[in-house]
Parts: sequence; C-alpha cells; structure tokens
Amino acid sequence: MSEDSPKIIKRPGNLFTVPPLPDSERKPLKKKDIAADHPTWCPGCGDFSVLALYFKLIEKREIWHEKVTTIAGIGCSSRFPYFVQAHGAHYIHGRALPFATGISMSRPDLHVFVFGGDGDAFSIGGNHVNHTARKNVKMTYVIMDNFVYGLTKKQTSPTSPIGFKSKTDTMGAKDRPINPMKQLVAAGTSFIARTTSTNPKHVLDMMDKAMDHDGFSVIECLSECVEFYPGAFDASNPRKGGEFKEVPADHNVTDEAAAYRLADEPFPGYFGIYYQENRPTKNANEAAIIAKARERVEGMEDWEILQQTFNRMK
Ligand SMILES: Cc1ncc(C[n+]2csc(CCOP(=O)(O)OP(=O)(O)O)c2C)c(N)n1
Ligand code: SF4
Ligand SMILES: [Mg+2]
Repeated sequence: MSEDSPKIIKRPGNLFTVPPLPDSERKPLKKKDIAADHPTWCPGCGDFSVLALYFKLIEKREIWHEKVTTIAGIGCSSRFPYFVQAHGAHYIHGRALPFATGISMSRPDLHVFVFGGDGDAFSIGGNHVNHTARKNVKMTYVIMDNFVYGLTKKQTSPTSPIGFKSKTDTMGAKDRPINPMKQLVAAGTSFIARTTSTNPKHVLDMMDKAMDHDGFSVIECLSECVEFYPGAFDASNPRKGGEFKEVPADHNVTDEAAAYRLADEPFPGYFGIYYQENRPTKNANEAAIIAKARERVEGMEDWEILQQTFNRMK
C-alpha cells in the first residue's frame, strides 16, 4: 500500500463506530445488534413480545445505537433496558418519567422510550403520569399492564379486577381498579392507545404511531403474567376464544368525551388509538423561553451576563 492510499479503519459493528458512519451508509440495527443479555422473564411472559417489537421498531425506524434511549422504573416489565444493548436506565420505582423528562428536554435529537408496569405507572408513579401528561413532555411511555405486581410475586395492583386473589387480598380484591384510558384522558395525555402483546402487528403499529406524535404518547399494552395471573387476557385473544376488537373506524380521536366513552366498554374493550391532539409540548415551550433569554444577551461575554445579573441584585 502506498503512502497516500486511504487508511482502512476497521469498524467493530455499529456500537463503537467513532466517528459514526454517515446515516446513509449504516445498516438498520437487527435484533442481534441490539439484544443484550437473555431476558430473565419467565418463559411465556407477555413482556418478551413487547421487547421483540421494540427491536423491530428500532430496525424499521433506523434508530442508531447512540440514539436508542430506553428508560424504566422497577418491576419485571421495567427490566426492559437491561435487555437492550444501548443507552438506557433502570431507574427508581415509579420515577422513570421525571428521569426521562430530563433526557427529553435536554436532548431534542433523541426519542425517549419509557417502559414499565401497571404498579410503576399507576401506584407509586401515578402522580408523575399526571404531570408528564399535563406538561406534554415529548416521549413514548409503554405501560405493560399485567393487572398484578409480578416482580414482588403477586400483590394486588391498581388495575387488578375486583375479586382477584393475591397476597395482599387473600379473599379477593375489593377496591375498584383504575381505568387506565380514563385516567390518561383526564390527565391531559395528548396521545393514548391501547394494545395487547398477543397481537404483534398491532403493538408495532401503535409504537410506530406513538413515536410520530409530537408530545406525550402513552400505550397501555396488556402483557400477561403467566406466573401470577395466567389467562388474564384470554378474552382479548382470538387464539384463546376471545375477541380482539379494534377501535371503531368512525371514532373521533380528537374527541375527549368519545375517548372516555370508549374506555367505559367492559373488558376486554377496544384496541387502537383512543385520543390524539396536537398542542405545544413542554419541550417547545421551554426552548422558546431559552431562545428569548439568549436573544437578550446576544453578543455578550459570559462575564458581562454575570455582571448584568449582579447589577440587578444590587
Ligand atoms: C420505593 C419502592 N417501593 C416498593 C418497591 C417494591 N416493588 C418493586 S416492583 C413493585 C411492583 C411492580 O409491579 P409492576 O409495576 O406492575 O411491574 P411488573 O413486575 O408487574 O411488571 C414493587 C411494589 C420498590 N422496589 N421500591
Ligand atoms: S413474574 Fe410474571 S411479569 Fe414477571 S417475568 Fe414472570 S410472568 Fe413475567
Ligand atoms: Mg404489573
């Protein structure tokens, strides 16, 4: 090789490619590029399907390793980021959303995905769902709802139906379960969808549409806990004699009251997009405030800005 021939740089896969190849030269990530340790879920757990579809989404949307951002709280479902070989965090129980908010606000180049369970979302993390919804922080939150606390081995969750026997309700749950769809509508969530892990095509479609939404997009995904609540979602699975009913074609997704009515249907209810509205995100609002503040100090040195601040305090 002559002195001036181009150097051949060996690039070890996509993960540690520095500097990255131009996107046009990169190959979409396949499961083998992005799957980490073998998931430690019980064989048959519905969560496997959600993970597989997340890999598919990453491939389809050509999200590169350095842009994949997978956040979760605590729970079986929240183990999710462990199984994705890219950036992510398994955070505190119920606190995934504030953590994800920080990432979303500071990194507009990323699309943040949060995964977690019904306990994480509607018990300990319930207030964060409400506030992330009303603020309309841009991210996608997939709630893997199994109607039980799986990780801690069968306690009643906020979505467990009345009569469900668990370690905390040995004679059957007495408290009225929350209705995730109604709760999300009332909180001001700007994109609300419902799916089930037994319908992979539908899960992928909902994730895809949620990702396109500019705001807080939430998907309730029924995901069976085969260990502590087997058969919970058979009624929604045609392979188990149930019925998978899609949201009626004439449903108006911009009508809050219509979404509420849809959510009132008895279990297994409807699957698809319940509600979607376009309104300013927290990200856009904050960016505008920052831009305005920067305008006022344009051309000034840092020390001059500081001096100006001190002068105002005098
Ligand atoms: C602050 C705090 N409280 C309680 C727990 C115990 N805990 C861990 S996971 C969990 C519930 C998990 O249920 P869910 O969010 O529905 O997830 P799943 O395991 O069913 O997927 C609880 C109560 C904890 N880890 N941290
Ligand atoms: S305990 Fe339930 S939710 Fe947890 S991994 Fe096993 S089947 Fe899945
Ligand atoms: Mg659960």
